[in-house]
Amino acid sequence: MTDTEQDILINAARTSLAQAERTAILTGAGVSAESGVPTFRGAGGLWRQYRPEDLATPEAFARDPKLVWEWYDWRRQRIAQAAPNPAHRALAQWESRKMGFTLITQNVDGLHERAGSLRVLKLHGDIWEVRCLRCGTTSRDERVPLPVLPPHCTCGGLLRPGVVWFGEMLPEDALQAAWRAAERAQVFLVVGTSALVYPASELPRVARNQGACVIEVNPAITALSSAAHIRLRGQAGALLPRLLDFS
Ligand code: BV8
Ligand code: ZN
Repeated sequence: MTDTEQDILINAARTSLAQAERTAILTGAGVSAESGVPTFRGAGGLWRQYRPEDLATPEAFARDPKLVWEWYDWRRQRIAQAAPNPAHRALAQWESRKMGFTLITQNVDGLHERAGSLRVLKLHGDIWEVRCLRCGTTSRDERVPLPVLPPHCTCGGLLRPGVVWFGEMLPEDALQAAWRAAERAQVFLVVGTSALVYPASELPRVARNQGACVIEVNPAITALSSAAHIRLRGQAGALLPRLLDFS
């Protein structure tokens, strides 16, 4: 695609976003890539040396909580060294200036909140939260590295990361709010996701089926690309400030 063609698409996307009264945005690991947080499935991705079944499941945790916690503690350290990038900041500005905007994320890194986003629907939980398997208490623990792996609760119970693993239900309230936003959106912007993980991957299709304009921002082709009306091939940190600017 030539620059001119891409510029035409960017202008079309900007106009749709600016004119829409209800917009929804779904982000994935790609929106944090330029902050230095590895994605899951891309080159150098987190799953490279591991397989999801080995780590991001309740069975894996029951089998080897220390191994799973070593992976999460390593990710927490990487995320703690990361800073929000222009994509996160553009979304935080968009929220503060645009009514009818819903930000939905699959990410657990908290970078949207650190960029200033106030309302973030977190579908897969939060890597900075821990939950006790014995007493059920959920708390925030931002220590990096954690002093002892696996960590334990004051009640003596084993703590798990406050994230959603494969085979687990998503937080009901966040998923319902995200689904409602997809059903009402006039524009649905999908940024930095391979669109492979269900049910998050259904949201752009729900929006498209009710007539929303679906815009994808991703340097690569994804499972969603064929269903997107506007495909912007590029990095989120470069494209989002152009898409969402108010000048
Ligand atoms: C559930 C844990 C229901 C948290 C994660 C068979 C078919 C279909 C579905 C299933 C199936 N078998 C099982 C399922 C369901 C399963 C699923 O979808 N499996 C997939 C793999 C097939 N889903 C579930 O289990 C979900 N629960 O369905 O429960 C249920 C019903 C009854 C009873 C019980 C349960 C739970 C899903 C949550 C799983 N947890 N992680 C953590 O550790 O982080 S998923 C994991 O993948 C991450 O959370 C991540 O958010 C998610 C999605 O990945 P992406 O964000 O898309 O990242 P990825 O690396 O893949 O892609 C990055 C993209 O960015 C790339 O496209 C790249 O090109 C792009 N990019 C790179 N750089 C940039 C960029 N883009 C822009 N700018 C850049 N600079
Ligand atoms: Zn406890």
